[in-house]
Amino acid sequence: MRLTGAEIVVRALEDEGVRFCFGIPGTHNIELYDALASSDQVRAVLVTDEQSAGFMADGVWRASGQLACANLVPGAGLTHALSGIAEAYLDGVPMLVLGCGIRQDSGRAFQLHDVDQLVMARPVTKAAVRVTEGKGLYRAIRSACAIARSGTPGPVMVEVPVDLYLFQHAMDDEGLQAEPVEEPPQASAEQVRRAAILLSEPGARPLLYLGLGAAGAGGDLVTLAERLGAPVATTISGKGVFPESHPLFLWNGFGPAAPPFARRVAGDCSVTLAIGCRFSEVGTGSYGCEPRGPLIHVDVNPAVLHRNYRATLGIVADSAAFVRALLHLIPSPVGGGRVPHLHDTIRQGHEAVQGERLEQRSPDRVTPAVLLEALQRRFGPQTIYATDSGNGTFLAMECLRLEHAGSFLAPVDYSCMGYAIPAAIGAKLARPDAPVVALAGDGAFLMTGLELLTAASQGIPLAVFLLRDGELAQIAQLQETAFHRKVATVLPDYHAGSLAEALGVEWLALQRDEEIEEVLERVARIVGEGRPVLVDSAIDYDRKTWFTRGIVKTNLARLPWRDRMRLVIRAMGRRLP
Ligand SMILES: Cc1ncc(C[n+]2csc(CCOP(=O)(O)OP(=O)(O)O)c2C)c(N)n1
Ligand SMILES: [Mg+2]
Repeated sequence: MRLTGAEIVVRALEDEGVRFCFGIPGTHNIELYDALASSDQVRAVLVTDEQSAGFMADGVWRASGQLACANLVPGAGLTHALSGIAEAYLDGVPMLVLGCGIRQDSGRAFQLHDVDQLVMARPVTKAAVRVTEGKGLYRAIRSACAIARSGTPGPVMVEVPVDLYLFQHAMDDEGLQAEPVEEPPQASAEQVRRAAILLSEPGARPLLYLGLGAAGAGGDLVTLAERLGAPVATTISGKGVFPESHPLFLWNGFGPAAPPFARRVAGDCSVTLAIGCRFSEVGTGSYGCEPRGPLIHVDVNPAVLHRNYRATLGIVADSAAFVRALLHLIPSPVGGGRVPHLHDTIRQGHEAVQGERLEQRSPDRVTPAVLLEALQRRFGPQTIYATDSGNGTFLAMECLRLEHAGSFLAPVDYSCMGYAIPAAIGAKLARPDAPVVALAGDGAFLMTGLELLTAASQGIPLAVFLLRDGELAQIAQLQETAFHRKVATVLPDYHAGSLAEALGVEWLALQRDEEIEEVLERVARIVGEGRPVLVDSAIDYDRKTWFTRGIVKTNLARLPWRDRMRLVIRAMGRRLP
């Protein structure tokens, strides 16, 4: 049979279950776009800027577990998209980066968009390959998707030269078959036995620390925590992997960037089981977390074990299989005596933290905890929240109590501003059944807010909350603490409503707490009718997050005393009248 390269690629995408290709067409891939138009399954979604293509594909996967594609023209398309690809790379999110390449058959130099794309893509992808023959296209796409999903997931780039898209290729059945997928690594029986002994020996007081990589273990994580009588902390990316209404849920972190009750509970543990996490800088609050006792670290990627924290027992394994095997060896509760007290301490701790937040209400602006609590009440437990890079990420992390993996989408380890709105669009496309809320800082909004046009034109009903504080707060707060002045972090004022109107998007102003319920009522109505809405929210950031306070303390304490004194004296001196 003879198929064009474009038809072959679309068939591979369909066989991988890909439903969305995000991008902007160019001369090199119009043939592919034409083939996409004939697909019942794969939808070509036009973006306003390719950086959003990566964020949208990321949002699709985090919200639904479905692989999506960033579909890019050579050079300029790729360079615009690199931010989203890099975020996915550092946050362990799989995606197919479908690049296209210049003509191989013309023999000419100085072709349009011609740069070495594979070299650019390599540092931010798990693999970057060029296909040079039509008959290898199908397998290349299928194996790229398999690599993207395997181990620690991540983006994989395939560059398809334009001539392959254009021309027909003779294909037989073998050319349209994928390589078998490799099984994930398993723990040995001895490793599981040693872990079980450390966790369940008399007097053991385990802490569970779960990252996004633990998500596959699902409800078994609850069973494990209950059998061990263990408090559970998660990473930031892992928020929701363990249901946060559970009485053993502690916090998203456990070091100085967590509130005192969470630090005390974690500090009283005698052994730590970390699953599917890698102790990254952001996740650990600048490496402020210190796991107590022996550390059992389980991850599918051997390179993360012993890297930042030495493990007593490092286990390379798929998290779901490991937790199942562990539960076989711990068939009944072992941490009995500790549990009632733990439940009380954790409940009182959360109540105190929430009480304190709600006590300090802002008189003339929106109190973050009040808004986030109202959002949870209004939109329910199925809601997906996409945050951006900034103060809003940590506020949302600290105030929202989430029940499911895939309900908290945040740019964590690459921490790229501009993430929230496009990621929310991806999430809503993949999960039309779930309410989707984007929380975008007023700085980040300037980067990808134009994607509201995509949401409006494609009928994607998002609720976008613009967290309007007039500053690049996450940085301005650090500047204020350390230098007592803000340099290049005060934003010029802009009228977001006019922008929304220009894009055909309804907008609402939210000025103070008393207006929240009414505004949410209107938001629910608009998204219920299938349209996106922007809420320009005058947010009060006066109260710093536990996270920000924690990392300032941790980083200051780590400086040599001379530099510490210099910083403290300078900050104090500038505060003098
Ligand atoms: C692309 C990019 N540029 C710069 C930064 C550095 N940065 C991290 S958070 C932040 C502040 C973001 O401001 P805004 O979007 O208004 O959010 P806020 O912190 O005010 O909630 C900045 C500038 C970044 N993370 N990403
Ligand atoms: Mg801001």
